[in-house]
Amino acid sequence: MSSQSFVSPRVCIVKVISVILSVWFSFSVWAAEGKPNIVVFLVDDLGSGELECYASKFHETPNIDALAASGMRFTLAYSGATLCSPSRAALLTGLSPARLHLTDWIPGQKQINRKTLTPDWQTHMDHERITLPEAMKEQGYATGFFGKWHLIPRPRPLDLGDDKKLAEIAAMHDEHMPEKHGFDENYGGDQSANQGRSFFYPNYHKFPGLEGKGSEKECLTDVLTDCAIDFLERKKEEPFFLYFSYYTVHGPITGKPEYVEKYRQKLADNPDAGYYMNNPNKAAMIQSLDESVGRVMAKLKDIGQLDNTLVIFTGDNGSQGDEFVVNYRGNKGTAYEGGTRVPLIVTGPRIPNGVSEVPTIGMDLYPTILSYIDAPLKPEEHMDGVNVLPLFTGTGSIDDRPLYWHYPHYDETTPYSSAIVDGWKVVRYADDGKTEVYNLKDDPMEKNDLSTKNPEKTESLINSLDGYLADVGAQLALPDPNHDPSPDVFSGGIRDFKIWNESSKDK
Ligand SMILES: [Ca+2]
Repeated sequence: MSSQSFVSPRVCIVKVISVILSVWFSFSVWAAEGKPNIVVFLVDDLGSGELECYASKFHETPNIDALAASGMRFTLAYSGATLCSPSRAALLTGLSPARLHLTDWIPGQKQINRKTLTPDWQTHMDHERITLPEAMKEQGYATGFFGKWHLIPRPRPLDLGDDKKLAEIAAMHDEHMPEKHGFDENYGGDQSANQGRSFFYPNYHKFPGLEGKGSEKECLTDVLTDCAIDFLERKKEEPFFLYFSYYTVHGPITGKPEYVEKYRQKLADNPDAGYYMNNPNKAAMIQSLDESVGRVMAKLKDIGQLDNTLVIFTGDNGSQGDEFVVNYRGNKGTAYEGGTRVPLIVTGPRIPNGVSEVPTIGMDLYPTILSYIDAPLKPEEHMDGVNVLPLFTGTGSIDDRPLYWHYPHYDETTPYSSAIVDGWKVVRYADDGKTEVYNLKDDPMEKNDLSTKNPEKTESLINSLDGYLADVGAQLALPDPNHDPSPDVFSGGIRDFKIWNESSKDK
């Protein structure tokens, strides 16, 4: 037996006592300081490969890396969906997009002559549900929302031409703003999917709460940060829940000119560095993001709440675009790991420094935050999330569980459902009926489809997937009996149709 694996009973007892003392001390701090504050940084389209503390050598993220250096960094954190709206709804409700029937970005892309029909999906969260911010308000928290919401009902392609339906949807707009789902204050949140044509002054004046704010040098991230800092100053005497839902780093990718130049120079100075995801504009946006995180952390210290605040940093889906991600296959919108792998870093009281390799998913945050603040869980609400506080605090693990995704739509991919069960991944496409199976432990880049080589494993994964879809009442993409398979008839999304139509005219 090696000396390293031997732990004496005395050492064990010391460890147990220290854990008891630390837990007792933590709860006594809760009592003395009041309830811990919660800050969530949710970044748009930020795959984990884009941060220095995960993998990037090109982007510079010292403030975010400092969170990781003081806290717990998760290497297998997943988002609940590969696109904005369903992933955000999953975070706020603890329910999977499949169960919510909110499975695409709002409003989704119009499809023409596809093999399957898009189901009658939902573009808002039901008010009957108690969201995470509503649960925080029940606990006496001041709740502030900053940034992108993207959960306002908008007409789906299915609705076009139905005047009654369009009028109903228009009437619902105001009822689904962030203030109607649990946030006391809202700066920036509405139906917008992105920052619009420009990230800079005065474009952001169109957003709620940002009218007249900022100056010509400031980008949207800076102005939202000003609002968040002002909220912290005003709420420093009461427990607060600050939900910073950045518009960055979604496209259009436009950084501050001086930062863009810095990263252009970095590329020019290091031609042999082999930087991946090396867009200077993206790097500049990420530098502004990092500065924002640093400013919020400095403000927490300034108001004396740094040691009484749990900080959670994560993303809503994988990286955008066709950039090569070194660690995984695919990116935002796809069924592969690059679509769903996001950063997750937590730091604050009771959180040790470490790295966790246990998988988590977006729906977990709701029950975990409630558990952290010592509030009763709401199992009838966050049904698809698991309390992963033992992973945050490094005091234990959680039961193995399968993870599922469901996307009965077309956009970056064709309709699919997928699952990860004990390190095995299955992806089943509804359009062509193709099934793919990967052993993620041996094949993290999802290169070797084992579906035909290992039919028993494939069958068991499919059974798990079908059981889940039935259990949550998922809406399926079913064959369209009117689909015309002729190659002369266009089949695809409206964006591609416009290109196809133009090229047809040229012939
Ligand atoms: Ca997104």
